[in-house]
Amino acid sequence: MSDAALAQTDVYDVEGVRADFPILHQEVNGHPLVYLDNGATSQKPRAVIDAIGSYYLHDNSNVHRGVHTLAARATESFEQARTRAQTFLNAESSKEIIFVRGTTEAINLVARGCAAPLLNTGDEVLITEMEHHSNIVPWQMICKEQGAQLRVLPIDERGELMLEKFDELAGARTRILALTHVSNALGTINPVAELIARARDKGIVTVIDGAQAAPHMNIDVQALGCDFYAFSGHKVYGPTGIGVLYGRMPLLREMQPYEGGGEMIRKVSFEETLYAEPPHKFEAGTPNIAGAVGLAAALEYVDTLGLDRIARHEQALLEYATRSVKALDGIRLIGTARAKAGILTFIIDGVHAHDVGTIMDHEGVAIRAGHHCAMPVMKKYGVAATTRASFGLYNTLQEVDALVAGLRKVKEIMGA
Ligand code: 7TS
Repeated sequence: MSDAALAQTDVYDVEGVRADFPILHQEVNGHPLVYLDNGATSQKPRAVIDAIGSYYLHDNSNVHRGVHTLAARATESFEQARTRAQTFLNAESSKEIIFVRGTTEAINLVARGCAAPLLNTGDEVLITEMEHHSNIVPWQMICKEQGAQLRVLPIDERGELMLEKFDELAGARTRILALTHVSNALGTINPVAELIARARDKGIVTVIDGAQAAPHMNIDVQALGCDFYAFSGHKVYGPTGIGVLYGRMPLLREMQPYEGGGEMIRKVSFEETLYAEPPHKFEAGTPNIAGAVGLAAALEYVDTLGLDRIARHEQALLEYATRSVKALDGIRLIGTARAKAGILTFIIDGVHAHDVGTIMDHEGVAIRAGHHCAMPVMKKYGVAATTRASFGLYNTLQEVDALVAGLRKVKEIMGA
């Protein structure tokens, strides 16, 4: 379906969408591939693959340096990608968009460049119990270095944040609130706008991990009012090795770079270096130019399809999958929040999650088994690992049926 046709219709043509993703059309272990591991990484539409190929076929050069035509083209493509990311997040300026390797690097950059200089002995960083390790460990490292304390906002049985504990935990010493928009282990969509507003009232810097939100919902950083927002290209149908850190300009001006080198300077002498303005100050060295080009193509793809429509499609998949999996005996859902993105996590009584994953793979169904880099969530529910099906814009109701048929088979084989 053409872009224009897509934009005009409200019908979600999932088969048309699937035709854009070459990798989906293959058999795995003698079965049609059912890819339900989108939370780990999503597949790439041809538009992304072609954009990267075209960049290397026609435009490859280094950015911001050469005077020749290819260098100018590469620079233009790279900076256009920044503008595309700005539009995607509705940032006020493209200068507030920093290209990084992914969410992990984005959070480490904020922890080191913004938080470390802010934190004194006895200050506090508040995170939540449902964070991915990449939104825990960098804060632990910085807290340790600065003599600061890490505080944790707990979750309840459903996997929702216990908001009533926020005021108790966000006190006079709290400098940073870092929380995920959507939980990768539970699917919970957090009320980030409300928490950002409450944190801002207390003068707390807010850092949002949008790794699992960017593929599933419209994001408007100005409406949210956050100071920082991070996401990874590879989870939003773009390439690996590229991601975005949005930062509000007043904070970016204050933030320190944590890598020095080329590209990030205005003037260097042996006595002193003057840094470039944001975002270049934070982009030392040759960046992932082809990655940025691919990311721009991915963001254009999802924007054209429309995140509202994608969200509706995925909600239908999630509701159908939740109902169907619940109907099976001996399965416990982990994460039953009232607001969820397309993530279904569960355990089968008496069967290890890895065995579920392996048997499902024999059926051609790709799901994730493990702790999902969220060990504190596993601890909360008293399990070592769970099985997770995570949906993307190309999944179908028939694939949910394949998931459920696979789970029946697991129960049969394992006698569960
Ligand atoms: N934050 C969240 C909420 C995530 O889900 C992930 C990756 C990250 C941060 C880190 O992103 P990266 O691109 O820098 O690695 N989550 C997962 C997952 O759920 N399964 O594999 C990776």
